[in-house]
Amino acid sequence: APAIHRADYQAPAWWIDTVDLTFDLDPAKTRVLNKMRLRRNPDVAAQPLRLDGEELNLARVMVNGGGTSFKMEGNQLVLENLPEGTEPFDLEIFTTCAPAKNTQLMGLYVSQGTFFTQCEAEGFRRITYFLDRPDVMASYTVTLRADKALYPVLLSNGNLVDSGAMEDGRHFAKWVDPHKKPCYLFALVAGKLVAREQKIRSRSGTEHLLQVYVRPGDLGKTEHAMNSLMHSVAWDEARFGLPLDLERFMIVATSDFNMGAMENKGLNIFNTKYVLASEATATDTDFGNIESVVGHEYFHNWTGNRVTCRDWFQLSLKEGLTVFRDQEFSQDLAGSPSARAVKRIEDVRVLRTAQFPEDAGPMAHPVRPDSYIEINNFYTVTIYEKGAEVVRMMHTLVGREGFAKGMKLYFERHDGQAVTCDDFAQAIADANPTSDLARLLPQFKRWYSQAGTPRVQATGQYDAAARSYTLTLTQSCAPTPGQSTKEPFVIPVELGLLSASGAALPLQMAGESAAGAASRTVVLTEPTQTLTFVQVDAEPVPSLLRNFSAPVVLDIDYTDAQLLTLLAHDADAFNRWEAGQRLALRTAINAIADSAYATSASGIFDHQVLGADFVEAMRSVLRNPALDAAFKELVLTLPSETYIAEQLDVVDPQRIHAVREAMREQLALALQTDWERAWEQNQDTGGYRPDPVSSGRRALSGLALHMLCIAARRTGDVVWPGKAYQRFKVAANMTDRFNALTALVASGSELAAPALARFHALFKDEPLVIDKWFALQAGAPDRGGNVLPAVRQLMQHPDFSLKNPNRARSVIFSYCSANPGAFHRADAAGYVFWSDRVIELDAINPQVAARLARALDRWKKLAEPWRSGAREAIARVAARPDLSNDVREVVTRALA
Ligand code: DPP
Ligand code: ZN
Repeated sequence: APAIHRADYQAPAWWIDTVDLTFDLDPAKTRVLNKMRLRRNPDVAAQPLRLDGEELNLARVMVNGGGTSFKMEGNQLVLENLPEGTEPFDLEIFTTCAPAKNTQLMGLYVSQGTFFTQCEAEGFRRITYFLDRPDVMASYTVTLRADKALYPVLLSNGNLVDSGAMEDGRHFAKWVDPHKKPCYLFALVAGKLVAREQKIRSRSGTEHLLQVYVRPGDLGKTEHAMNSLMHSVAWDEARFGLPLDLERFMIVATSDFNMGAMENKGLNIFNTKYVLASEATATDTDFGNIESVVGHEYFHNWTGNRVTCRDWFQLSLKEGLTVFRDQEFSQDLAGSPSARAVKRIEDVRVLRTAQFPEDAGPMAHPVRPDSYIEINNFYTVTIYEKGAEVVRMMHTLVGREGFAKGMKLYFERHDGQAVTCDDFAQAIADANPTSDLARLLPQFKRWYSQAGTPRVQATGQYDAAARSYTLTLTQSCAPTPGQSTKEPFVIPVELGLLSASGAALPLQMAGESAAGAASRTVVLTEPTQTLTFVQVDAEPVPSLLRNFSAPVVLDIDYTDAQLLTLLAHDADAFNRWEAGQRLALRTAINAIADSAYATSASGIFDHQVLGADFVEAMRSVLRNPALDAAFKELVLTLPSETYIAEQLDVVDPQRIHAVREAMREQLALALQTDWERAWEQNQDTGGYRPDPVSSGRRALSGLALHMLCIAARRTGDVVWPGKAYQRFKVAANMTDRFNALTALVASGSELAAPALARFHALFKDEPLVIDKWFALQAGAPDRGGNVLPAVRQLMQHPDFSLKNPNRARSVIFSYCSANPGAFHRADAAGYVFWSDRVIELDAINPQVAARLARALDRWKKLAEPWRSGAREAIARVAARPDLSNDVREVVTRALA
């Protein structure tokens, strides 16, 4: 397939004002009658009407009630003899499709006997012929007809205006959406569902009905989703003045879903993973994810639906902004500054372990891409998470109030329109005319056009005689595919200075008459800038990029002593955590590079590499009564293997794995008594609540148990594995139970096998829990190559299915994308397995297959023999003549 270019955008030659759809739902053959009212766009030169369609059977086309000529060109239905002039006319198209055979889960499909739709980005064309592009916005009326016994609930967007019985046990429901929308926001659901309902009143006094639809047995697991939805409605009104604009807002859960969830107007469709939760079946992480995904989809109602994207190159217009909004929502709900910092650290960890590698690999693309082959491949961490960082920088540059003013102007200007990233940035800048953003807007927008992660190199020079401290900050950005040179970015750097003993120093820059606050934001715009601080009594410790104020890599040569000072004293919680990560990373990288440290034939790296200072610093954090448990858990968790690999030019995944395991064991052994105390002091008291404080306590006690089991493996102790097994058996919630199970599995305890068997027996009727059971085993640490055979075995398990995306992800992705130590085998068997699964999945579901294909994005960094093995596996996939566009694009770019 040819690439599509952003520069080729043209307004549609036709508008569709109204759409009247009638569905006769049948899994084998659903009939779709599509009556549209169209008119020519007078601003565009006359051309034939070209409607997109895929896997449809066309039965009839009529114009103004009469026959018409038409032809097919590829997948497009082309009509040339349409009425002249700009008067609207009626076009009626009758097609059929086969939802039961739809394994791609795009368009109309059946999951467990229920009909669902997924239309973003280009699924609507699999339902009917249409102008399947987001800048064509129409008013929809939808009539659903189906067997009443099999499909008692019939839902679509907007308001239910009519319903009733029909002949032969069938019934109908008619829905009218009061808002115009692009077709990617169309949805229908039909099946046996029940709903939790909640009436709410908005600030203006309007009443709304909130509903969460699930399968009958799942109603008891919907309370948290409903609470999250109510919080979302209240938050958007309070923080941005954006009310719910519908009488009825529905969420429906399905167990077969490619993505996390979808923001269809008034009828959000969710992966069950982001709806269903009870303390017995869901972990704290699940509860947190549900809150943020429910928020995310709800916030799309304004940022995405009321104002949508002109074309798919603008995807980050809605996704980056909406991720920023859901991150802020979760932080505001978390409450305390410490809980906010924990959420920020978690978000940055995702950015750095997933987006930074993407930005440095073959799929690197700007936040607003210039071209794509398959749009489904561009629902990426760059569009979402880096896009959110770009919005966050705007927020930093104009301030919280200024940003709210900018949002207000954005909606005043663009409500009801399909617009671009430029329109958004312009509105935020125009609402804040004296801000740095307004002053620097064209340069700031390089964040939208240039791919790659910028690096900022910082060096400090203290001049004792002048009592001044000069920081030199130099920015650069490596080439990315198609972009060989980069212009300087606008980089907000929030910073402070600490004395050697850790006191926050008031900041006074050269030319300023007095000292100011101890933290400020400096905006970098030049390749190199120097900042001179005066009235500095002794060499300070710089704390840069506080709260991760820009999505960049900060290169700075701290001494260990400086990092220890930051870890112990920085007023910025993010940089405290970061200092600990830098210390651990430095140790890991040095040990990996040091040939004096040999790895045994069986791959064991048995050396003490952590310095006493580091161990003692970790002990102080663990013992510090002033720090929250959630924060301690983050500090005491070593950088991931993926993150370590990203820092290296040549990657030996086995050595990284071995070194990190050795570091963890050393930390486990050296802090044993402190881990015991952390375990004892952070036990749950009272009932389960997924709030930040109690979930932080569970996270820390879970890590402690894990470390104690790791230590036990070395010491031969049987007490802690026994305690872990006991906790696993009696735990009152899934978080504690799963943490205990993880400790047993990850430490290789003999009790892991009976625990896994018991876990499966307990939860055999809970698919989301069984996903965890699969994922834990596929993600287990490798012992002599045992994981791959275990993964093959898991695929033979009666509960395994390649067709269910959650299940496929739980086994295959957990192994290929989340278990580097087991996946990167010297014999390349992991890669062969990967290529088989990509090919196999591609025939079922190209979107999921293309995600899996990305597991080898960074193959060029691998050392031999992995590098050759990986290239061969990718080439093996690429050699298939029958690949989807999705997988073809990924492997072609990987091999380029
Ligand atoms: N469902 C995806 C999301 O909400 C795509 N819009 O991000
Ligand atoms: Zn989204």
